[in-house]
Amino acid sequence: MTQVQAQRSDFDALIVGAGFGGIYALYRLRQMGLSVQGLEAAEDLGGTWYWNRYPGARCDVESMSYSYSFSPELEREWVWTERYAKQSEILRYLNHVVDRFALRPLIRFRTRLTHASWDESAGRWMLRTDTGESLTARFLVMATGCLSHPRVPPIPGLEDFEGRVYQTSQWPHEDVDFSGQRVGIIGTGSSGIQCIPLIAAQAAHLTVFQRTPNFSVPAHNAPLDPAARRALMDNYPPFRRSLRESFTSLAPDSQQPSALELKPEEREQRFRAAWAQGGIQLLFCISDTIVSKPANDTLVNFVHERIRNIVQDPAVAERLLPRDYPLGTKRLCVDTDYYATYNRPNVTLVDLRATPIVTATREGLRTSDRQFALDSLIFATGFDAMTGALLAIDIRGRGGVRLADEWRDGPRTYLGVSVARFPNLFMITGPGSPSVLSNMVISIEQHVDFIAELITAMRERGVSTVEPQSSAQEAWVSHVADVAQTTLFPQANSWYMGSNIPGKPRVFLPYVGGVGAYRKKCEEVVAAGYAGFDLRA
Ligand code: NA7
Repeated sequence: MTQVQAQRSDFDALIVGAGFGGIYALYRLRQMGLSVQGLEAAEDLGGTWYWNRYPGARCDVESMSYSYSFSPELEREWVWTERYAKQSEILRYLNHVVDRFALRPLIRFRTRLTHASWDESAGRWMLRTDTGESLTARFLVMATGCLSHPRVPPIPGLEDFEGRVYQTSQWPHEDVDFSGQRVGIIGTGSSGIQCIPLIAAQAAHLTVFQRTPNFSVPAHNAPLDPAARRALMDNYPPFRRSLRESFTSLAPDSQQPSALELKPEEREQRFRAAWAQGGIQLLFCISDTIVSKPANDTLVNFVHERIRNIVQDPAVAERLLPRDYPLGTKRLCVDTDYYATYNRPNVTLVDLRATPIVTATREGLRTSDRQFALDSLIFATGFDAMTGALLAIDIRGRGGVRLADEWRDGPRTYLGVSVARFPNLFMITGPGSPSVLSNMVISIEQHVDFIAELITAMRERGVSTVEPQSSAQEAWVSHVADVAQTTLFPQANSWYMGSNIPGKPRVFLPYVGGVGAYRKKCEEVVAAGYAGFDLRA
């Protein structure tokens, strides 16, 4: 089988990426009897969980929710150990899944898709890779990830720096020992906030270069209680269903009051309980965090107080307070001892807004007011989110139209899964779908199932191509933007808005209408005979 697979170059479906999305797409489409081929740029599978192996890397969605639901046997046999799974445990899980379902032979590793163009007469995608291979496929499934195209800001003089340079999203596979070193880190998003406490505990000195302070809530991570875990494992199907139908897919829906209806002491009590529970549920302990600025302010004030209580030096605490965007409009971070790390004598916080980086030097970094001597410099500076990985590939649809041109003013998709004039091209958790605002595994399964059922319907109807109608796409793009405008999200310069990439159009990328509502919309589209799609012979 491996050999036959290796020699073929024409497939029913080519699946790009071997993370959670690509793995399930391979499983599902092969199960339908399609000839499938996976391509993966990395040496091994895992996607996000292959690359992001920096110290402290963990999922901020709870492990019992962040796993596949397509196989009851798999659900029964895999036992998560902690409330929030470590990167290494998730990677072990994905390797287990791939081996259990014999998917590994379907994946070509160290192979990056570089070009994809639709051949009208053949009704197929013509594909080229960085290894010089040419392949063709009827269906092209982009499981390229939402946060997979890293961004490292250009720092003048970096080539002169004589110390070591690391990137959280491309961390070495071997252990890195910072003992005795003067370490600098740029970036205080989720990745920075997860690794800062661990690196501070090891290094001689850690300097954190912060541009924008972030809100972070304690994880209160712990080993899972065996009895509670067993109870949930015995109850997986209804639990999964409640997540799929919920607004966030992170926890079942629950009715909460508006922050503004509560008396101050009730509010405080509610916030304290959510803080004590840990995790991003703090966002959802009132109903209006993301839609009402006054409600959001109550939560901001509460978190500011927590930071002031934890951080002993009042000047440092003030520098850590996020002030210029509502809580939750940049991804809320989940940490272990992040703020307390600033109480260590070997940690310095530099506010880059007050004193920006001017240049790297042979010895370290120079800001506008001083020189920092460093042995290692870490970039935790994020990703070109949601569109970066797709637009890094030269994708051309009908008549040679380039995806990069079609998306010049921001991505345009129908349901975040397909694009007009790009027949038989599917994106798993693409822009315009709940994606990064959801539990990714749930959204991935929903998209793969949608695509698999659509291909099945095409076979039944004897049609060979599918693509969205431009009118349906335009209506969806407007709807995605309109819903975003009802929230506070556009007020932040976040990667959700494309604001972290110079020159990227400022457009809210994911769909914020809710995971359950989005699923319903997709079901309505199917029930109406794939409304908004053209299916052609
Ligand atoms: P993020 O959340 O995009 O964080 C990147 C951080 O890097 C953020 O604090 C940025 O500050 C900072 N940054 C970026 N460019 C610069 C420059 N030029 N100078 C200084 N600081 C800079 O990426 P993460 O990897 O932490 O997390 C990504 C997601 O992965 C996360 O949300 C989870 O969903 C998992 P800024 O805020 O732009 O001022």
